[in-house]
Amino acid sequence: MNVTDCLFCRIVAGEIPATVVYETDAVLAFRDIRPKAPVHVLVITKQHFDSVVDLGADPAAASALIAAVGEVARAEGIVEPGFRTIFNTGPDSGMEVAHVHAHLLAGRSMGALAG
Ligand code: DGP
Repeated sequence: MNVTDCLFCRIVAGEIPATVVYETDAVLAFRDIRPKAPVHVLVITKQHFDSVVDLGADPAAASALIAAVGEVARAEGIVEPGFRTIFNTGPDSGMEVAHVHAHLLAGRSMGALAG
């Protein structure tokens, strides 16, 4: 993908506004525009990766993203009673924006994924 066409790259560049809750040199976290839970934050790498599959090839970026998930969870006060983290990949997942992002969902009971 041409990153200039990428919505989340445009948020990183400041071309599209977002409610930023956490930022480092490597990552950005902002509130989802269509929240599916009382707390719904997206954590992205500033560098463009199409998905978590591609992110895995860059351990430093992957580590920065996971560290940011923890920092955002602490800052949002959702470590207890808990939160759900989702990485969508590809059309079957419903992925809408092909720039790696972790969804953090909290503030209501999510229920079990399976079982
Ligand atoms: P996914 O389906 O995993 O690709 O999730 C993409 C999420 O991005 C979806 O929950 C809605 C959110 N989203 C889409 N456009 C915008 C936007 O312009 N700003 C913000 N903050 N979130 C957006």
